[in-house]
Amino acid sequence: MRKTFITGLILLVSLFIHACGGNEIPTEPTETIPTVVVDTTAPIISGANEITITVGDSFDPTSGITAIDNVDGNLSSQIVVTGAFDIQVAGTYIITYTVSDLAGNQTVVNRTLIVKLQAIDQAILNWNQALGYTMHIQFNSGTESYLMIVEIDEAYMRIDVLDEVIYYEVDGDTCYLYEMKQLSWQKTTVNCSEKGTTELQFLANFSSDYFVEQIIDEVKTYVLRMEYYSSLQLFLGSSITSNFRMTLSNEQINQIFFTMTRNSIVFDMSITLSKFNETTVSLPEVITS
Ligand SMILES: [Ca+2]
Repeated sequence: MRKTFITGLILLVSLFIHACGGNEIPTEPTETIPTVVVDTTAPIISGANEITITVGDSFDPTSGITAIDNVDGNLSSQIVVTGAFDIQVAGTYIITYTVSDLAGNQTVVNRTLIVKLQAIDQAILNWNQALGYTMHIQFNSGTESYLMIVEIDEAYMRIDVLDEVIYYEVDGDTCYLYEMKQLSWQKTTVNCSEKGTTELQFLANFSSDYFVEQIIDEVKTYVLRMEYYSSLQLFLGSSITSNFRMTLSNEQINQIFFTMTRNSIVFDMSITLSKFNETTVSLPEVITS
């Protein structure tokens, strides 16, 4: 009985020792399981800055636009361009660039495209949109100086010069002439002469088509086309002896030049618009023989 007990004890101990790894313990495999990298970073679109062009300029919306992804690299050729624009029509347009990486991360970038009018068209548009305007014209000749105020609206023209006021109103086919005489208005019904209405229409519907662009003394100048010059000459009784030309500045008509002859006196007219509606005219000193 005792021997049986001891034998059993030895067996248990040896089993215990075996179970506890008294011998070598098998090692785990040393190779690592591949880790899955999840790409959550969308591509970056570059170059889609606001751009301003002039009507008629060529424009490629993909030029200079790139898309780079942290995993997929250069995706520029995958960019999808949407959004309508017309380079022949002035306006502000939105162009949208969209690109996705292989993991499906999408980037959308909006770009503003501004299509500007040609300078002459913008200046004329600003002029015409004024609807009405007032010109303060200071005539200087030698020591003499006087102010002339011209107000032009869609329906009337008022000239205030040398303390006399003339007011010209167009009402359908009838025109009225108002004259301030001895502090009271005198109203006269007049025929709307072609001369008067044409002048109003000319001023209210100024068009860049009237002008041709030239470079004079390294300055971009707009010269009245010959047919309009002839028409203006007829209107003014052939008093202009050189063509009418103008320069632009800050999208406004800046200076107007022409030479006039009245009563055998030659005036070199240089009209500077220091503001849109303020005008100074300097005339040469008149020397009468
Ligand atoms: Ca990515």
